[in-house]
Amino acid sequence: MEIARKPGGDSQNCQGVACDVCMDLSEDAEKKGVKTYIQRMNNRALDACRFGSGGTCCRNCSLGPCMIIEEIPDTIGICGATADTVAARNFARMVAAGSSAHIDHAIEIAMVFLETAKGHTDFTIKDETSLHTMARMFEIPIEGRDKHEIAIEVGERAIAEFGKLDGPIAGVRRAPKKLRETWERTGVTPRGIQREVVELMHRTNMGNDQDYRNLIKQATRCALADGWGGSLIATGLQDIMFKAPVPIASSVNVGLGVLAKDKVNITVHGHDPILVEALAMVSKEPELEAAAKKVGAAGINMVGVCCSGVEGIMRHGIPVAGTLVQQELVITTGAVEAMVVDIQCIMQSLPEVAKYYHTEVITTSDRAKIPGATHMPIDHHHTLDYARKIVLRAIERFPMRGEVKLEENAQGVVVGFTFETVKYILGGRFRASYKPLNENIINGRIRGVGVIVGCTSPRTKAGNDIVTVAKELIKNNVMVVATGCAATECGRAGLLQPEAAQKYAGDGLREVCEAIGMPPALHRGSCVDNSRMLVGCTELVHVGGLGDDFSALPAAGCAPEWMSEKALAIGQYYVGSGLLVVFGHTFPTSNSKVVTDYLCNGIENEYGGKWAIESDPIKMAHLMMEHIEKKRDALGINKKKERVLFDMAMRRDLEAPTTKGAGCPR
Ligand code: MSK
Repeated sequence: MEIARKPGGDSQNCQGVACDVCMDLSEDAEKKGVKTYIQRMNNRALDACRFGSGGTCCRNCSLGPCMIIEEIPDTIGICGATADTVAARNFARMVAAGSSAHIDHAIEIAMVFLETAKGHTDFTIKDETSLHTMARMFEIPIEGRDKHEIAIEVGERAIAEFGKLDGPIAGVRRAPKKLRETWERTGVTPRGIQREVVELMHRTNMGNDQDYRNLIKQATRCALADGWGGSLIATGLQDIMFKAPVPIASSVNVGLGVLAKDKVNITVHGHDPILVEALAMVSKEPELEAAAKKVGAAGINMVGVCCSGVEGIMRHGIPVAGTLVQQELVITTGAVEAMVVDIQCIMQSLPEVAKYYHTEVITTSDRAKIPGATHMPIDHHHTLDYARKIVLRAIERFPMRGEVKLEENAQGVVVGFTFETVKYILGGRFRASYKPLNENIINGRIRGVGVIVGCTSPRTKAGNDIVTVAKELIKNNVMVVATGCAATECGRAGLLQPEAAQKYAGDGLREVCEAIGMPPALHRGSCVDNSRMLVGCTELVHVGGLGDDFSALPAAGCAPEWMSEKALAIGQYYVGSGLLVVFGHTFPTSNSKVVTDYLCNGIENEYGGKWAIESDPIKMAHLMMEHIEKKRDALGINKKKERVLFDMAMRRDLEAPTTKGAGCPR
């Protein structure tokens, strides 16, 4: 069968792939001959492969590749694999790859953490509250013990979690009881963090698991090992070493106020906060400041991109220049001396773009080298020395700076709304609690929680769908919690400021936001910090009044512009934990109606959560809201109740779920 492929880009409106700020930068750069994702998207010679995008291209062995069309029996694989098997296998492999990215990140963090606990790195045990949370998760005694002693045990236990062959993994303890029972009943309780990835890769190898349901089951167990294992450990240990974020003001966008005209601009891009912390620490050192001044700069300005940006802004208020799609455009401002990258979401084109400017692209992880970049791998026993060398290289570039294009477009944000922070701002230091949030959901001022995660994508006007969904949810009194590039886009649109409640929120949500002084969209961190969402949902359950499981909560997640396999892993661990997750624009099993129907419907009977696919951002928001209202109906909180004055016994009953709901160590 002939598949039509037309030159000149795909069926999307390619001209609208970027926001005005980015189009402006890109057009200017294009005059110099620079090509960014905008030109590449517009000039794609071929449409995206239909088999690849719908999940029915199998190249897992050399009998093929086999391209399968569900409706045409003759197109099944040479080995007999059907569209369902192949789509499920490809989906599962994407989940495995996404999970392994978070897990490998977590392994690196755990190893540096253990060395830190032993006093062998430049970092320290900064946050004892977070240390105690992790210790409780591993059932490590804390009373009367020195923090380093506890930290060494936490580090050893964390490292052991990855190689464990028999579970359950420790993070499972932080889930509500009913959810743990669901996982036991369906057989998806993760046994060891790496084991689940390895088994999934084995099962998807030629001639193994041919049952799409069984493949999705292992994909779920693998994703849960990521969310409740790898990501939870990464976030927890990062908080201990670098301190759990608290609300902090900063700014975002590709322009002045984020990048500085008169300073050495160093952008840090990727995911691992170790690099961010090290650069943030040394860039304030007087010797390096003096070196910058010696070459005519007013100082050193650190700027973030993607999730490194998110890590930097949350803990240090380091401004963020952009998301995935702005990474090349940051260089085209001509104001960046060095773009320092570590792992994940880094475009190979960066050194090519940098050739037109004075920018040096520096790779720092042996996991991610790029031809044309300078490789300066970091030894974590001497991280600060390596970071100083990187900063000095950036300083050397400052005198080579040419024309600079920086517009005044910085957007103010307040970020750092972790689970702990929200508890604190709702109840203060002595009564930190989610109770006011639960109460406002129960009384209907807040209809529910909408989680927005994931990347930005040129399949749409990048960032537009994220912001449209967020605004629609907020307008309808759904509190938004965002992570990763989605959070940065909410920031670029002005939604991460307390004042945004007045401008964009419905009456109920506005009232709550104004009373507490929080934005209607809360920034909750990076991609691995989606584990903070799991902990937050657990707390909503434990506080009471909103059911006994994630699947009962008036909450839904989405990734309107997802692109990374990591987003798929996150989506699957949300689904496996009982939530609705809506993805936009494309879904990797769409060529198999059977598998797609299972993921969007049947899977709900097993884990309580399910997928949905919707590309229109307004419809996506309404799909989430319908789900939220359905859950509210089921909880009985949409019914107007007679006002009852509570006696003591009734009050004690109200407290019961928090205290009886063992499982969450916090
Ligand atoms: S960085 S995975 S583009 S959110 Fe975490 Fe952004 Fe997506 Fe990368």
